[in-house]
Amino acid sequence: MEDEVILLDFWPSMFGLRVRIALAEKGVKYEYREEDLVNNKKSDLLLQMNPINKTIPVLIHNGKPVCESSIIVQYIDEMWKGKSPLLPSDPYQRAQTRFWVDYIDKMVNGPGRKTWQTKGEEQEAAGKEFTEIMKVLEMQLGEKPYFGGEAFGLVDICLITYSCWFYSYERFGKFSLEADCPKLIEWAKRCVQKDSVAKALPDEKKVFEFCLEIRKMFGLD
Ligand code: GS8
Repeated sequence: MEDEVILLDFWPSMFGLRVRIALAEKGVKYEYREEDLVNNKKSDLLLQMNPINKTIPVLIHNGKPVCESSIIVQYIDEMWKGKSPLLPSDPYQRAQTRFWVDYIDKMVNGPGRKTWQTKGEEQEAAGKEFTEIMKVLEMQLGEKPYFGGEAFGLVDICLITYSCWFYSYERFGKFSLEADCPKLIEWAKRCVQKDSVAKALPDEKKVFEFCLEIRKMFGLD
């Protein structure tokens, strides 16, 4: 029997994008279902499949839900072993990989979001904080082509999905990653050369338009 794979998602979500890239890397066919998060109209299926967090993405594999993007990507890696692995096999390297995913999950989204959802001093501080976090990540990348070394993997997937937001973060937060983190920008360009990434990431200008629309809804502009 063919696997039934359904993804509950929302188009600009850096978390949902992780899952789309991982599924593309593994060549898994799936049904994409868009959730209307702008109008807070979550489907009954989403509430039923992720009753605790009520967030996208949710991967529904043969009727069973898997929640939380970095957990979903690891599930995909374990379930569809055939294609190139997304995590290293060495236990120590796996632990390091998970450490950096955890760092990204704890540190990046908060200041990123504040660059475009706040105003004035708070917005300026968010831009500075975001840059400092990116500098830490750039140091960790070092001279390697990808975070795990020679191969594109889990840490790359978890961070690259923010790259379509960089333009918005930079415009609203008034900073330049090209100036402060040139190696990270090179890394992002390298990742985007991959089909799985290029096909998944939405246009940065479309994300910017989305930010403007939400700011207007919140009465920020
Ligand atoms: C975050 C998912 C998330 O915030 C993960 O999957 O990695 N830690 C989770 N999803 C958002 C959309 S993207 O900003 C979401 O579903 N929000 C709806 C809500 O919070 O009600």
